[in-house]
This record gives sequence, C-alpha cells and structure tokens, in this order.
Amino acid sequence: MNSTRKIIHIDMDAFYASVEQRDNPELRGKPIAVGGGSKRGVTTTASYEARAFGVRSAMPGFKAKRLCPELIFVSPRFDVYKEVSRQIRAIFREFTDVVEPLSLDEAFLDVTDNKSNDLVATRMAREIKDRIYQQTQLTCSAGVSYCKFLAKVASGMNKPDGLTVVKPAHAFEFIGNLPIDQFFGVGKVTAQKMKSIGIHNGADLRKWSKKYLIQRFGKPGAFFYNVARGIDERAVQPDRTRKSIGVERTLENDLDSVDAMEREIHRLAGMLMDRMEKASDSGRTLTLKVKSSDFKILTRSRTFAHYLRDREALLKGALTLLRDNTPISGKIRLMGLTISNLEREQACSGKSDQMTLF
Ligand code: TTP
Ligand code: MG
Repeated sequence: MNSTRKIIHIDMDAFYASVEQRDNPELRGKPIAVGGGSKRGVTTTASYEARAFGVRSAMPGFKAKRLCPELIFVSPRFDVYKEVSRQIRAIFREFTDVVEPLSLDEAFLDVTDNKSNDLVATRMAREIKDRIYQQTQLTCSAGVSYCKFLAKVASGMNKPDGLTVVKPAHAFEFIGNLPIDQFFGVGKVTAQKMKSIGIHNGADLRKWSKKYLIQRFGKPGAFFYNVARGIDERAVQPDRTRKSIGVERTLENDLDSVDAMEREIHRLAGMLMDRMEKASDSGRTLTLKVKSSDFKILTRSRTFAHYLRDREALLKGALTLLRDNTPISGKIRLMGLTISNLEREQACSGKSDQMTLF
C-alpha cells in the first residue's frame, strides 16, 4: 500500500447556491434552488436551508416547490461560477501544480511535494480553506488522506465547512464502518445490488472474494475489492489532455434576427481563434450551442475533413452550422462555439491527419 502520498480533496459547499447567496444578501439564510424555475426545469443545486426540506440537485422544480413551498428559484449565472472556479484553482496552484479538477467546484491536490514545505497536509488544507474564504467569501469542505478514494469520501463527511482527515492507521476501521452509499465510485444502482446481498458497509464488502466481486459487478469489482482494503494507487492526474476549446457569451439583449446571430458568430469565431492560437491548437469538429430565452439548449456539430486552422475556415464552418437546413429562430440569450477533435490530442494518441494532407 502506498501510504506515503498526501492527497487533499476540496469540494465547495452548495456551490451555485452559495455564490447566489453571497451576491444577493436577500437570499441569505433562505431556502433557494438554482435553476428549476421554468416550466419543466430541474434544479442544479439547493442551499442548505432548502436541503433541510429534502430539496436536492437535479430535482424537477415543481417537486422541489412541493417539498418546500417557501423555496426561491434563482437563475444560474455560469460565468460567475466559472470565475470562482478559476480563483480557487489559482489558490490550489499556490500549494502544488499537481491539481486534478473534477468539476468547477471540486479538485484533487497531491501535496506530497508542495510549494509550502513547512506545512503538514492537514494544516495546508486548513490554509487552503482560509484562502478560499478570504478571496471568495465561500466555504468549502476538505478531505485529507493518503489516497484519492479516502480523500474524496472524507471531504463529504462533515459538510459544510468541514475538514476531515483519515490517517493510514485509521483507514481500515474507517472504511469498515463506511456505509456503502458513501463509497466514491459506487452509484445508486450498484449500492442497491450490494445491499441485496448483504453488503451495507466496507466490512461487509471485505467478506467477498475479488473473483466474486468481478463476476457480480464487472471490472469495477476489482476496484471495490481494493478500496475496501484501503488500496487505491490512482495518481492525481494534473495534465489531462484537453479535449476541446470553447467560448460562449450570454448576450446583453436577446438576439432575434439572423443578421444579429451572424454578427455574434463573427465575434465568437474571432474569440475562439484567439483561444486556439494561445493553445497552439486546432480541431476538426465544430459545435454551435444556442440557448433560447426560455433556457432551451440546442447544439449542432459538424466534423470537417480538415483541421480548421485559420479564421476564415473557422468562420465559414460556424456560419454553415448556423445556416444549416433547419434555421435557428426565436429569441436567443446565449451563443457558444466549441472546437474538438483537437490536433494535439490526436498527436498524443499517435494518430494525426498527416495522411489527409497528402
Ligand atoms: P456538487 O459539489 O455535487 O454539489 P454542491 O456543491 O451544490 O453541494 P455540496 O455541498 O453537497 O457539495 O456540485 C457542484 C455544482 O454543480 C452544484 O452547485 C451545481 C452543479 N450541479 C448540477 O448542475 N447538477 C447536478 O446534478 C449536480 C449534482 C451539481
Ligand atoms: Mg460541492
């Protein structure tokens, strides 16, 4: 067992909802849900005040309202969440470059070798929490342990504003008592299956052989077998190859004419080209995203035979997507352009379009 690593997992508390309560004092202390206010919308998350009523992520708005009649629905502001995400990632990098973000509000940090040599991992986690709070006025929860599995589980143990440490010497007992629903990597369906054969916690899981678990749950069976024993050798992956480059803009006024949309496409293609130049990369698949004023999202993609390496090619491709067979109509509140099937990614995996060049 590699018990010499030091890994911290950080997860922001009720992320979108906390940002909304931070920016609008009238929402503080109140049950709010972000998203879910439209006719068929679902919530993205809920404030802790709303969770007390049973409101959760991905819940239809009408159901949330039924559980909590006082519930206030707030529209999401993704630009702000992304900005906070950038801020917290910059803070992580003050401590280590080995940062693996899992989503906007969550990341693993390997602090075995770190930039603040005098701090032990637990104090570092405390310091990160403090820095995040100072800079964003938001709380997060931290988990500290010797592997990803335990750091992730630990960060969820004392939410909100928690700091939980699982030392190697205590790991076996900790996992033994850990309810199977709280195992990172065990989804709802698997948890149900496990319970049906009497596996309710880590200790129960240890009673089954690796062979049996693989037979029953497929490849993840081996993972379950190992983590039940505190074995998780997965490294924090700092350099996951970028899969796409994208830009999007929420418009000040809804667009409702083809001309206005084309002008926006010109702007977006320019912005995207700038980003591509910075990344020294290009790609073959272009995706246009459009959000209407009633928050419906439509995407259109096309994969081209050649890489879109210059402004003209990019613009031409984007306009083709816009003008496609079925015209985009109605009021548009956001447009975005993303390029994927990236040249560098292909180069990394050993495939390239050299052949098509000749
Ligand atoms: P989470 O970290 O899963 O949830 P949370 O930060 O809101 O709450 P917790 O304190 O339990 O960590 O997700 C982070 C954000 O991602 C969340 O604020 C909203 C968004 N999200 C969705 O849009 N849809 C979803 O189904 C989930 C789970 C999250
Ligand atoms: Mg969170």
